Amino acid sequence: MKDPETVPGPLPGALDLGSCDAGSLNGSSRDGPSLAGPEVIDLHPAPADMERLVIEGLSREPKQLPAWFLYDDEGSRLFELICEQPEYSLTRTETALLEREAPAIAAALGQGVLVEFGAGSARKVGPLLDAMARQAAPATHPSPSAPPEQPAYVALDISASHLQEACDRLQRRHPQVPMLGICCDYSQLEALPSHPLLNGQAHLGFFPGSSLGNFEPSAAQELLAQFRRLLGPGGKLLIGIDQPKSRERLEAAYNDQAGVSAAFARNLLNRLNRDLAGDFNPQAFRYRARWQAAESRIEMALVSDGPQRVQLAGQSWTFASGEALITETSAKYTAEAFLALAAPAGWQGAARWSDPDHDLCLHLLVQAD
Ligand code: AVJ
Repeated sequence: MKDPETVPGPLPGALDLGSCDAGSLNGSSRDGPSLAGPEVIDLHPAPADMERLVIEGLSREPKQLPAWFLYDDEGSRLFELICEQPEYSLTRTETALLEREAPAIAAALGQGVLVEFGAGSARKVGPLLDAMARQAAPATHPSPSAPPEQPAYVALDISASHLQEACDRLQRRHPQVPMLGICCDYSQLEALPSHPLLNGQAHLGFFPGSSLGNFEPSAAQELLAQFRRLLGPGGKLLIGIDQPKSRERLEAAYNDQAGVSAAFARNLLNRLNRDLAGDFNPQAFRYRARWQAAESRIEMALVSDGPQRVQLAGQSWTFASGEALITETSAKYTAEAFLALAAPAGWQGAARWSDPDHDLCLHLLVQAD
């Protein structure tokens, strides 16, 4: 794939973007492959921070860690597999909705740089980038005096290697779009790094997958306020929210027949063993996913088969028989409930799109003055 002969001059890295013209940014000859993928800035939490969070989380009652701990390399791979399970329709439904409505969504978003929070494999953004590019370069009404700006793309994700791969693949498919990756816990990010790609254009947040559901309501509201700060004045947010549905469907979606959801949860223990010197036996826990109607959420947990003692992060932890380690919760919001959560964070609904079965909703939020 890599062929230095075809690319004259120095490597065009993302840092040059501010000073170049979009056509020359991707480091490719005519239609050849990109020599260097997009730049990825690494702001992953340090081992000491991870240890502190784990000690905090295991000291809680019930025990629970931030959901991003699930996404090491293997966890990110298993999550991709979950998205392909027949019971887990969220990803397919949202992807189809984005494809179908991309022109309308792009028109409502306007021009700017798309900032995706928790991009994962970045497989959902393509149709949006295409629609935004078409909108910026209308074939029939060229406006040479003030040409609309082409979209740019910034992907934030907790898994560095996964992020680099995702950005490389996306860049090959969209060679004209300037791109940047930032490996980080977006809920703790104080500001977007200063970078030419983030100068000037409006910041358009993209938060698909209903990942907001991973946060407790108060933390979810704080996250929405955080996004507003990160995106800055004039920023907008396109966010995918899964709707409440029947217990049967939801419990099946989060505990698939093939056992991928269970493997995804158990992988958390492998990750803790590796990164924080633990001695969990993943087989000594069974996986459980249950719909908690009062909280309108799925709770996913690893339940201890018997009493056990585990070493981790330099401490000894006990589990009673039947005690749960909550691996994540996934809250579901009606459109009304979601907008009520977003309002105190300074957002108001400007538009929304839904699939034919109303399984999920894409909301476009704008800043309430
Ligand atoms: C990535 C948070 C959107 O809650 O549906 C899916 C994570 N975990 N199956 C979700 C998940 C197990 C997923 N989000």
